[in-house]
Amino acid sequence: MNNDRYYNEWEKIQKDRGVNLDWVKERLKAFKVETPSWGYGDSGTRFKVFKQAGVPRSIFEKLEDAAQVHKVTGMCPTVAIHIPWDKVDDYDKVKRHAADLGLKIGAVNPNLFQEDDYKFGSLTNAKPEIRKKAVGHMLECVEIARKVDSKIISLWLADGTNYPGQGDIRMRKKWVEETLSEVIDAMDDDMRLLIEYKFFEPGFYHTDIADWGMAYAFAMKLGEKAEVLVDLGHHPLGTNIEHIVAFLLDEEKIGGFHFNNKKYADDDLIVGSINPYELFLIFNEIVGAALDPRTNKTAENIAYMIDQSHNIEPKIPAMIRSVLNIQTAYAKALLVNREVLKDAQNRNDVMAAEAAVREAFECDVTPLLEVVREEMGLSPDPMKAYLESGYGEKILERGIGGQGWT
Ligand code: PSV
Ligand code: MN
Repeated sequence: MNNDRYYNEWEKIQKDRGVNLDWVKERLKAFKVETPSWGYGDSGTRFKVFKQAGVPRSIFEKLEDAAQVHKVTGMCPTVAIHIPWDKVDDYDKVKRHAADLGLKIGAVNPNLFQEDDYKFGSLTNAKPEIRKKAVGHMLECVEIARKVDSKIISLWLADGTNYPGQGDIRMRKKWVEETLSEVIDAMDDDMRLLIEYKFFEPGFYHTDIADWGMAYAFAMKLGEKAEVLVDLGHHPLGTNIEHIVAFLLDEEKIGGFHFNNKKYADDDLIVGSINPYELFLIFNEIVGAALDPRTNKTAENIAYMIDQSHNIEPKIPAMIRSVLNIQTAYAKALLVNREVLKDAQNRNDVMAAEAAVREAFECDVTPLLEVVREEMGLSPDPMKAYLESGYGEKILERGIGGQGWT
């Protein structure tokens, strides 16, 4: 790579953008994204799961694949697990295997949507014994988190109804509060419960935690250990997600993200593949908050996680692409000239303010990211490094029929 080209270009960009290049590089080197164990396994739509050769057969092999993503990107040292998909008898062994691969276990995701008992709801089921069972599963996840040294329980509550009148919506709300407060009480002080929301599916009429406002209200009631998780695929079309992010940042109640991209609904496509500007605008809010002394603690404390299912694309390259798209959006957001932007906002100069944001998005950050990677001892082109490593061919020995989410 031609470092002269980089330094000439970057001296100019630095000047134009009013940013300190060392600060930008430092932020990029410190930035981490968590990948999900289920993103390496077989997945599909409700119509078909296309089984791929080489898919991991266990959590141990999922970790091995995740380690490849970390190896080439240098920014994915943690892996989220889903219970029971990744359930094992010996979690110490999982922790050790992760450590041998240079990884740690990240968020522990309970699964309250794949048991017959939960057909009419889990935490919100009218039957007390089912609510008790669901709480029991969440407590089991807290225990697993302790065993693997994880501090995050990440809850997506699939509960909802299909028809008007099917459930008592207010009563179900109380059950969410009641059951989750039991879980919160069992969690250590340094653990966090991230509450994810989704406006529909599998419930087509109402969902018990349908949007960020409901997740926020529950998190407020549950206290300091509870925060909101924003999954980019869980909003109606046209929603201004960066506004939600800014609001939650200011409230110090944003706990994490599930990155993915959608065209129509919860499509779980590669993050940044459909709407890279949206992804950049989200990071623009995060960087803005990180530089703001009122909210910088929250901005630094966010769990950046990917939540994707790669149904037709090869899974490890898809994960690498996702991580790189996130890194690119973040790098661009670091280049917004905050002084120019603030000044334009204060003068009500709409055109200048919009330009300050857009111009950062239009910057080519490829040379910057190449240098950051080289300084981290990585290949400047992570995708090429992976494709040339031979790992993709090696895992074909695993055959077809690995572990999946269905
Ligand atoms: C649900 O659509 C979701 O976003 C939740 O985070 C689940 O845990 C994940 O996808 C995997 O199905
Ligand atoms: Mn999610």
